[in-house]
Amino acid sequence: MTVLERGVRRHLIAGSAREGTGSETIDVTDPATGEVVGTIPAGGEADADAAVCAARAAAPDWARRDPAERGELLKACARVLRGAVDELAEIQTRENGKPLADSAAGVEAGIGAIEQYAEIGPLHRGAALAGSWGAVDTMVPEPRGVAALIVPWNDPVAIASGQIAAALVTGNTAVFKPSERTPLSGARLVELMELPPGVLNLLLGDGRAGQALVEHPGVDVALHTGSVETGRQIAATCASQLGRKALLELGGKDPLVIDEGVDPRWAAEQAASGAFANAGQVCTSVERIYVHRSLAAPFIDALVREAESITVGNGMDPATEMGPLVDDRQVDVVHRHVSDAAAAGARVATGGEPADAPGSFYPPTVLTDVDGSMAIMREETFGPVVPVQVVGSFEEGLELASATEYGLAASVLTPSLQNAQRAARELPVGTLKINSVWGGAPGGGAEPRGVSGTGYGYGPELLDELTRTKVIHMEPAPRAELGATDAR
Ligand code: TXE
Repeated sequence: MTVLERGVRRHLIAGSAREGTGSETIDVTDPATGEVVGTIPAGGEADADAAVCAARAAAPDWARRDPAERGELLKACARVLRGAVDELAEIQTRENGKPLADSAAGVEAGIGAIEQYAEIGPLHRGAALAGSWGAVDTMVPEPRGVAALIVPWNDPVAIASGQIAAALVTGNTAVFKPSERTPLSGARLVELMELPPGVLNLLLGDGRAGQALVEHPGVDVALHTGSVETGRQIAATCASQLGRKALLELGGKDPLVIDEGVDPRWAAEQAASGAFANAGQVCTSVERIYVHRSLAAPFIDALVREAESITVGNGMDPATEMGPLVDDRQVDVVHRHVSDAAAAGARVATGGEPADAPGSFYPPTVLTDVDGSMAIMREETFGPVVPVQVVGSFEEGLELASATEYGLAASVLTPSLQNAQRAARELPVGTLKINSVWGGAPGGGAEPRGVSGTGYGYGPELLDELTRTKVIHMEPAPRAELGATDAR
């Protein structure tokens, strides 16, 4: 079946496809062509209520199953998904534009996350305490209840898969709301995961559906990956409900600091990969660069050559290295940042104009002569644009890198062990990458700093976040006296 034939989606609640309760619908467009590839209902309060009620009804039985059984069911889902990688990758590329090979890698990463949580979930445990003689004191994790999973569009299958698996293996049930920009891959993911009715529900729609979900009294924990503004609203709603937890992975303005003594061509390759992968729409994309004056000129030349060598096109074409942005709204954000910077004195070394052709394309762009007063150096751009500021020392680079309200990730390139250690101590971020803009061992979870979020969004620690600990103190009851009335 083609993507288009699959294109009209419905909510999936308690194991059944449901029409929306309202008549409004949202079209999903292919950003490479502008073609409509799907339509979803714009879910509202009544749909959110139905989804949360289904999740609540399924919660007691799901929580009582052995964790090993939940893990086995998730492994069975992963096996089915492994047979559908190509299909999911194509749907994802048709709705968010990323090159097909990157899309497949994202789907594979998501399936890997499901397998990992299916394996480590049943090993998640509490603790035995050293209490008084004759007593047993333990700390046991319990599911929180119903999880609201509010997912973005930039790597939709990978992000959703990890959140779904971690929530379900710990005994929660879930309502998953994919982004209105990429609901088709999310919907297909849920269809393919065979689970007892109500354990995983799909709510379609935009921010209104997300808000109705988070505000629903039946939700116990909300996970959101997305913008700072939406994260703030979700945090405020959860705080006002007391006892409802918010786990937020929000935007970033990740710096790359380049020290003296670094090979400028290697630095340019690293910078281009960090800034232009997925057209700059990765939460940990390189968003600003501070380069040491001693290598600035050859570095900028090499970076411009890297940017100009990237093949931009439709993600369905195997030759494409960078696809379009997710939609025209994202192009507008990116172009506003670039034009404002240029108007304030920045030099556009390459790129800087949206393509004059159908589709939401923006070229790989390098800006120089920038400073911290420009939005492009302060606000998340989330596009294939990298501004470069020249600094007199590594220390100055670290200071400027730290002068931000965000704190998601940062990278440094340096041959100096001393400077690497200094960066590790001083940069206020959750993730630091030294001498490689990508990479990391499995299981690395981190807590973002500043407005970039709160709590662990990944790794084994996410299992802690999704459970509540109960401490139990147990003593033997005294033996009843013979003849006592309450002993009968
Ligand atoms: O995000 P939103 P958007 C950043 C990036 C991007 C900007 C806006 O800078 O340009 O955010 O993207 C749902 N209550 N990131 O508009 O609004 C929404 O329907 C509950 C960085 O897509 O956060 C979608 O499912 N839910 C980021 C999800 O939230 C609400 C990845 C994300 O949408 C809601 C994505 C509400 N009031 C964007 N309003 C990263 N860290 O990787 C919206 N939603």
